[in-house]
Amino acid sequence: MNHIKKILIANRGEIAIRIMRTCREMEIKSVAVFSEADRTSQHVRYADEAYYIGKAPSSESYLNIEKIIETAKLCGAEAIHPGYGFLSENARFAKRCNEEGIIFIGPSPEVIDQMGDKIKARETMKKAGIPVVPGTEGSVNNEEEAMNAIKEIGLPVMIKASAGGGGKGMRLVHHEKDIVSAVRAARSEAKTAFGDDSVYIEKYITSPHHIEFQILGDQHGNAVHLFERECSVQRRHQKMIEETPSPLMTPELRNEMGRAAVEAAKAVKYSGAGTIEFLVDDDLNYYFLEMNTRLQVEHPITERVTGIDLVKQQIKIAEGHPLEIQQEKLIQRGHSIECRIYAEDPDNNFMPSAGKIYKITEPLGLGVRTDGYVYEGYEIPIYYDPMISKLIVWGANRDEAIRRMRRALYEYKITGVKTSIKFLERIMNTPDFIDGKYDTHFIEKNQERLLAKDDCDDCDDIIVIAAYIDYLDKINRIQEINQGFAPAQSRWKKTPYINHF
Ligand code: MV4
Repeated sequence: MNHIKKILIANRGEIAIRIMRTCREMEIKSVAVFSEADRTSQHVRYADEAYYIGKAPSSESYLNIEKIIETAKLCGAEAIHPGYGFLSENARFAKRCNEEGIIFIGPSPEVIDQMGDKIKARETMKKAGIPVVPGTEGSVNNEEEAMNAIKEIGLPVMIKASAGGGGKGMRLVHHEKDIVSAVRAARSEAKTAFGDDSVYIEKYITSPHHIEFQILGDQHGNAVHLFERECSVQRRHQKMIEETPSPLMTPELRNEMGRAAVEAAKAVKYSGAGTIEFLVDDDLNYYFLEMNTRLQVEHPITERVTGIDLVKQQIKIAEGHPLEIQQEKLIQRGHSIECRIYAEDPDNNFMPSAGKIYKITEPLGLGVRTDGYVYEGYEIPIYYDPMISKLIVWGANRDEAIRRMRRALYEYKITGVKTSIKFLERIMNTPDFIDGKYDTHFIEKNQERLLAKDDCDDCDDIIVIAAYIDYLDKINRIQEINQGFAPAQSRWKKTPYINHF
């Protein structure tokens, strides 16, 4: 059993801080690495030590394998936590860590490789008895194979890049006449994007739910699942809201999919935290889609309903401890929802909104968690993901969780950059969401009301300005009282304009 005393976090932003928080609770020293653009980033201040690793572009800093390994050796970190994104699913990086005697907090390079190749992943899962989307056995290499495939599978189909994932390099084909050109286009796109032009064909599932299962596996062959996350509320393959339990799920389906997820983990001798993604259709048929071999952005909702610190589990597993969690003892307590707060302008096609955070007030109170990293005066770098925080709420049931999310979003005030907060508030008030009747087409389906400019967009600004004027006014009046003049009194709060809040 290894005892880890110092961990280098090869990441930035909210997830770096999230990992360091657990390190602090476990009395493990945390080491930050930072780029030129991140000198003043919060993760640098939170860490016990911090090292500069290169210029602002990720390719010269957070993706620089040798520089990160050199830094870990320099500071004496026994382990590296990769977070999500960047090097988290890079088999070469995991391998280099192992070669240098550094513990990579995650699965083996072989498993990362095997799941990173989507054709191999499909094959592996099919062999393990997990339902996969009907499709081709291996890659599709020529016109004839493509034509045979659609005859067997039936239209419509999806062409996917084997090296892809997360929606990159996908093509939907409805008509036979389009198949050849679509395969050709998909291959050339995949070649450019991933340096690998292997593609495969799957039956297109028309209105699927994206439901994923969290799993934990240890180095001794044990594996458990920590139930599902419903991730169907997404825009252009960017998730916006996740919740657990899924409104679609039944206890029977949960048991069955959970068992499949554990089988999937065991089939590859998975060690660490991982996610099995499924597509689920309206008739509750489920199909393995992909496996993610990392900690995910949306992990906190699972933590909230199960009470398990997933980062702590990752570290214990990496140290070689057998899992102490027993499947039968796990329960989903209540309901949890996460909203991702992006520095984006929903009124301008979700363009990233660069700039300095002027004022920020984060929600607090019962059942509220925020995982963020920005502070007043912080300038969001243009080089990285525009997500500035995650707002996670818990409620005894779904209705309470939604009400709490509305309340928390109301409390969230950020000025200086545009954010997705208003858009998220609208989702929380959309009947299809409230009724739990939504699939991956939810946002496009509700586009009109979600992007409507009908309400008073400037109301909040007016209230903040009014409150500030009132505050200045009060300071004056207090001075007047002290000098024996008029009593302090608020005027703006009584105006009918404000009353409907
Ligand atoms: C699909 C699909 C329908 N049928 N595959 C998109 C992301 C990538 N991980 C897989 N994706 C899809 N694959 C078949 N055979 C529909 C999607 C899809 C989707 C999946 C999950 C969440 C949101 C989505 C939005 C559009 C399409």
